[in-house]
Amino acid sequence: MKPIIVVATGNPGKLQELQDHLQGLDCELRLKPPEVEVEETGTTFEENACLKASQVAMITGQWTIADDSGLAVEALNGAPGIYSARYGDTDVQRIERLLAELGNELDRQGQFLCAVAVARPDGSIAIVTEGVCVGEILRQPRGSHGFGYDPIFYVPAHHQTFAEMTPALKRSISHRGQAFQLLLPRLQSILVEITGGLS
Ligand code: ITT
Repeated sequence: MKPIIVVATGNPGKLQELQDHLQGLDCELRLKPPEVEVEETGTTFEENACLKASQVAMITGQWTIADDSGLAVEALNGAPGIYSARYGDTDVQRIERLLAELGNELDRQGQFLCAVAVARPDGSIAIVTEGVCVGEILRQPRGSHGFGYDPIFYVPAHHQTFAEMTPALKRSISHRGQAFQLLLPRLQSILVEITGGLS
């Protein structure tokens, strides 16, 4: 019997990426029940990732993984940061608002941050890791892959926005990719332990 992991996100773009990152694991991925919504009352990405993983784990009684992430822009003192999802109602509105707030500012530096947490079925946290990806905010969107702020996030080392990259390239360098590189070996060990316990 394969161990079950619930993927606790309501964001379809993020869900796709989380599933891709978890692809090599010998487990069954389940979706979060759509009616379950966790209020993000934390003040850091790590706190919010732990809250989401923990609450969904307790409700479902299953191992659960959650991600809290966002874009922090230097010239906006780190905004939208943990409020990235709440910056507008749609991806287009969020991008428009960010570009309007930045205006003609010359300092376009920004970074994507991500915390990923894994909770045990009792809600306690088993693993939490973080990742960062540094880039620049463009003046106009470019590219059609990905989700969220991807079309305005330019990575100079690759001469592309996240939305211009193949999903595989984004996966290998993104904030979420960095967090998963740290998380996956540890999650793998846990799965071996659980499976050992089941057999
Ligand atoms: P869940 O809490 O249900 O997972 P959410 O969209 O509310 O979904 P967050 O609170 O973590 O998730 O907000 C993250 C926001 O940051 C997300 O809505 C995007 O706008 C942005 N974001 C995070 N990672 C991103 C990425 O890889 N590319 C583009 N935008 C990203």
